[in-house]
Amino acid sequence: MGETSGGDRPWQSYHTSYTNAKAGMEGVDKEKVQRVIFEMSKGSKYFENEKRKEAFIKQKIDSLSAQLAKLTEKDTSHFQTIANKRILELESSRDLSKIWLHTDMDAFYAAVETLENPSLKGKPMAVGSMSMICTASYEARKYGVRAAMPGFIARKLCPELIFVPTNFEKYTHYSELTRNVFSKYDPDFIATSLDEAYLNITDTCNQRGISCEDVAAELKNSIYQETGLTCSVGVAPNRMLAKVCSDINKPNGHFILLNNQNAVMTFVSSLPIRKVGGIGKVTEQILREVLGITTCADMLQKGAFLYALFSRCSTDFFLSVGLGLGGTNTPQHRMRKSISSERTFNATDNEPLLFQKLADIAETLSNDMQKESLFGRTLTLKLKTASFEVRTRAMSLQKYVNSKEDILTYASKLLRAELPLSLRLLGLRMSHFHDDKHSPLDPMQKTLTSFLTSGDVTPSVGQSFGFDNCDIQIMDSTGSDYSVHDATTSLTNGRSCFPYEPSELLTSNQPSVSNECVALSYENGKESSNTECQEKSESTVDISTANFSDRKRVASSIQTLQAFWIEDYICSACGFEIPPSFIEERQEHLDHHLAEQLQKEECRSSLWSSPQKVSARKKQKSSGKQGKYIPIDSFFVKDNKKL
Ligand code: DCP
Ligand code: MG
Repeated sequence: MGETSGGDRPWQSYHTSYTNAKAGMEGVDKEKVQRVIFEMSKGSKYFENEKRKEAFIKQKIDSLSAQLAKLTEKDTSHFQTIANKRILELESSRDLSKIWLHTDMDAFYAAVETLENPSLKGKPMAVGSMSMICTASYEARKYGVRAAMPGFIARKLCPELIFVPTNFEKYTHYSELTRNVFSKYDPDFIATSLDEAYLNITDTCNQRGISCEDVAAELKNSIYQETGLTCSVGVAPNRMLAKVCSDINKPNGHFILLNNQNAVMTFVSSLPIRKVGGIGKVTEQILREVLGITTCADMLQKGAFLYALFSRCSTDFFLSVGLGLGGTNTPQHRMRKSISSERTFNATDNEPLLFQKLADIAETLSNDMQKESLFGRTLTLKLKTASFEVRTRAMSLQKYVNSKEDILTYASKLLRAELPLSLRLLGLRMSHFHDDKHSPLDPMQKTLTSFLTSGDVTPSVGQSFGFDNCDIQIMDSTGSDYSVHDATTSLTNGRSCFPYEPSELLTSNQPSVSNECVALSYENGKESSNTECQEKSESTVDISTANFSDRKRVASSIQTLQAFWIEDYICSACGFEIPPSFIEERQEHLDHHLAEQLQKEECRSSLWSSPQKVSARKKQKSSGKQGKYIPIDSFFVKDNKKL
């Protein structure tokens, strides 16, 4: 490809998203992998498309280089002044008061499959299909097999590779077990995917008088005890660095970055920019080829040129990377609409045990509500059956409550109506809060003041029966990531604008690193600022309405599935390319998207979004009651019969 495409080893410059190294691929014969991928795709439309992409990036690099060459000394000194001032401002915003921990499960889907089928242990295996691999075991990674690689190429790299189909219910189940552990260390933890989360462990360290290293070791151990799976952990003063750290000693390792400016600056001084969430392959290539930037420290040295060539928001981001800054505050919820608690456990139909678990959950929920002085009037029970079917049942109460006794009384009625049943998860959510401190907790009781001022007795909208809409709004960032158009760089004020890592976008607390910056859109979704984020099709949560204090927060995308083949070979949903002759692979690929879509809906419903959003699959699987709330009257009729 590129300049060397006509040489002896044309594959050497053939880079695709699946030639990028992931953890466990350190010793891989990269040239062999590139050659196999090159040979298997040579001559295809995919290959031609890669060439067009490469040409576009080259054009971009040439144009930026030309802009750079035109800079006068005066221009450079002007931009240097701006950069110096901004570096000082950003430095003064440095917050070293927090300890953040990032945890990432090791080869997550593959590890779950191996746990459930120990005969896979020690063998090269991949989860996915011949058209697409979701992840690969560390044994398979030694051959260059990795996530996002087509299975037929992986098989060529590793002929003995075992394929296991995806089973998202299983991954969600194990993910929930890990979250039970996370909530013990940070009740407001931020989950960014099924296998990753950020925890602010500052309070845990202070209150228990233990070091962050102890917390990391304890958390890793608890996760192993609860799930039988290993994870890797990074600890640092902010989330951006914590995520970089968790990747350093993968698998089953940890890395602690000390909480002081010196340690951070030393750490980032040699950190390759590609390791930072928000900097993808193309960004890396452009910065390297135009400005010779390879490490985070280079960002600071080239600050003037960055300001000259890129938008202010992009340059702010680059400079904050150079300083090792990242999000430190837990985003505060606004207008909380619900509060919930849930437990995952080994499937059981033992009713006394189930009611005991329900009592524990009611107690946790009550404590959480009392901490925030919340009183609620809509109670939802969530159940997951032994066969992973998820059901929700809800009732509106006659008064606002927050005591354990009240919650348990109503929750027990809801649960009793469902039994006998074998369950693996129970959860309770309270919503429809009493938001007017001056109105009575019993909505039937009209205050004299309200009577005198309004003169009517109709309940206000906020007091009506029923359900709140989805507690979070999910912003689809994948639309831009997965652009199938020719590679484009969004321009802001005539300068290139680089994207932020979605998770940092939603959490960044840097003064001017705002989220107004438009994400880059590269061809076919093969490029993004953060390959990992993009590959997992994650989106960000819209902070304006997000309820971050819910125990479960998953960034998942809303992407309507309407996959078809553009130009007869490009998948419209992800930009992945499979030639028409691969009929089965193409079918599998579309099936993969369908499964992914259903899983995302499941994730969203696990956020306890509105009942209308129950996935099509769940509707099919469910009983007649699934997806519907029992009207309050019929509930009591039914319940009375059972009592
Ligand atoms: N995943 C996916 N498609 C991708 C990348 C990941 O479906 N392109 C899924 C499968 C992974 C899970 O997300 O198991 C977590 O992704 P990670 O990037 O954390 O990868 P792993 O956990 O598999 O491996 P590790 O974290 O050890 O590198
Ligand atoms: Mg992982």
